[in-house]
Amino acid sequence: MSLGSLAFTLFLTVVAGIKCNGTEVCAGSPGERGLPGFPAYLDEELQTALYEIKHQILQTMGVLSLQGSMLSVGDKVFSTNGQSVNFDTIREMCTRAGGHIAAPRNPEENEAIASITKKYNTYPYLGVIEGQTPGDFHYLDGASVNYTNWYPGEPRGRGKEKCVEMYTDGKWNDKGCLQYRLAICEF
Ligand SMILES: [Ca+2]
Repeated sequence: MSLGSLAFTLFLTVVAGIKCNGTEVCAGSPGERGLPGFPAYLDEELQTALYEIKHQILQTMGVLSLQGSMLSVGDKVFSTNGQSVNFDTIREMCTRAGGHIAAPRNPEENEAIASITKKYNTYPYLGVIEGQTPGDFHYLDGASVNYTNWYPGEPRGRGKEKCVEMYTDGKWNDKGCLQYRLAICEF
């Protein structure tokens, strides 16, 4: 027995003697196993990589915002390529870019889309369409709209105007889907 382990055995004996009076079985049940941890080097590497990615994303967003190429509202980003096409084409364009046709869910998002509309002086289509029942508008995923901003008197297409365009003041109008309207996507 090495000197170290002898000392340890003695230590255990003393501790046991104090607590258990030398005769009782006094070992407690073993504790629960801890969760496996990452090796420190890996964690550090991961942290550095995350920091760099975050930094690069912020740089890119800064440049794009400065150029007016994107508008950030909450966790959404709105953007346009400046093209005017029909509803189905806008929908395809946005999907191909990894997003969706812009659908404002609150006044802040509506204002952001309206500011792009004003800047390009062109009405966009929104990601809101009319269902089977006239006047029943919903998002493209089928959910009912939880926010609207109709122009006074609209919608009055009575099922004949299935799409929704936005005026430069941010108000909505139901409209046929084959007009050429500004493509604004959300990501
Ligand atoms: Ca209308």
